[in-house]
Amino acid sequence: MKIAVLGGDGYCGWATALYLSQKGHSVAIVDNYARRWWDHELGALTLTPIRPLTDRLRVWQNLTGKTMEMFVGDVTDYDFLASSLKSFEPEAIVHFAEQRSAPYSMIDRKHAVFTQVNNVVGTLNVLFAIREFLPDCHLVKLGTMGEYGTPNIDIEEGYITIDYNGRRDTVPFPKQPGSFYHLSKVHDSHNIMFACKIWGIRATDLNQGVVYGTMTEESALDEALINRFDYDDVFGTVLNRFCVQAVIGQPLTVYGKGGQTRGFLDIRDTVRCVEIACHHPANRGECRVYNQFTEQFSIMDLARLTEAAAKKMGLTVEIDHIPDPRVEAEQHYYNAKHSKLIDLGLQPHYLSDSLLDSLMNIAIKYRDRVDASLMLPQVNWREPKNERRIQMSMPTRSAGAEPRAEVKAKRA
Ligand code: NAD
Ligand code: USQ
Repeated sequence: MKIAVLGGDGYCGWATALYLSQKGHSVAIVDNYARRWWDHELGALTLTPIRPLTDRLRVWQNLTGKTMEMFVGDVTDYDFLASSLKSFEPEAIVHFAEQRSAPYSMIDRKHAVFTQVNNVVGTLNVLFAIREFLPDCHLVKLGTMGEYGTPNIDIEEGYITIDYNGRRDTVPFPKQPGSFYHLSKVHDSHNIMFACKIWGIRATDLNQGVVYGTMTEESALDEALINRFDYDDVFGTVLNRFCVQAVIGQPLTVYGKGGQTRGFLDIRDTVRCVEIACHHPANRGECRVYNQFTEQFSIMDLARLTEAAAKKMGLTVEIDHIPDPRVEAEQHYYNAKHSKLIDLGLQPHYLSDSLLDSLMNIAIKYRDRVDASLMLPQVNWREPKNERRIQMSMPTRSAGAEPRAEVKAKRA
């Protein structure tokens, strides 16, 4: 198939582009490198030394003989997006190109606005481009399990059938997201559902859980293909942070009671789920929703698993409960359905299958690159920062926060 991967320079996107290319699909990457700039803005770096996209693609071509097309630009710029898609003519568009950090979206007004504009406008542009030039193209859009929040009932895959006052209907499952980022995904879902209905677009909304893991078969082929490993307080996800904290001897930062429960999946399953979705396109006018995760864990489960994996490596780990900077239930019921992708052939990788050991090994391998000052959370849901009056001039789209180096210097 011809598949455009929007956000193909990012964590999920890079692994997916490599995987689809290896499988023989013709792949184009669309990205504006915004993610690399957000690192600069925050004074943070991925633990792993990622290479520029052009180097990555050159090395991939030398190793495998496979080429990928590259379109560098912003999907919120309709002319750029439309001309890229018109020239590539994909059969499927996999859309990862959004600002994906909940803490980033909660820094202050500017970051909340930026996140929602970037995400919602980008997705609207994709929908309009499909309508205008590629009416048969299948949109595979990355949503998030966080759209549902943590209701006190089982979570269905996208839709719920309700009997009410003697009548029955199937309606979108209620959404109770926990950050302006997660809200942007809810807005996207509504826009996609509406576009499917009015224009007959075909779409699959993949409500993905928290992804872990760095290595896929393809990225392991050469150090130059290595993927991101984010561990800072803004973009670092919880398991990455715990592994890094364990290897540098800092206590694990469990926010609050640690009963927060989420769906998780291995990056190798992310890429496979996307391929499955592409191989089984939605019908015209259909907006399918799949819950894309393989196991659920509480934060305390993950802390204990990290502690056990570290112990095997001779490391002693302390678990700290620090006040939760987010507004979220710290103890709650959680039971989310996730059978549709399994029914279509997904064979999950499980965290217990020594994956944690390999995550810890990455953390050990690149330990010298760790910046220990990035561990404590600085973004607080209850106290957004005040507006910063002096604008930074950023070479690409960004909310332009006070750079972290400056924050650090002030604190010192
Ligand atoms: P990432 O930040 O590593 O990658 C996103 C990529 O999109 C980056 O390369 C960035 O430069 C690009 N991008 C962002 N805005 C853009 C724009 N306007 N124009 C062009 N390119 C743009 O994020 P990720 O972890 O790979 O997540 C990818 C997608 O999957 C996101 O939509 C995210 O919400 C979703 N998701 C991620 C996770 C996770 O655990 N990482 C879990 C659930 C859902
Ligand atoms: N947490 C801690 N300690 C930490 C970091 C996080 O206890 O040091 C807790 C958080 O409070 C939260 C949970 O761990 O309860 C998960 O946080 P996270 O930062 O690992 O993940 P989250 O903010 O949920 O976001 C990530 C991705 C996002 C994706 C989402 C899937 O960044 O793009 O949408 O996972 S989901 O969680 O299903 O919404």
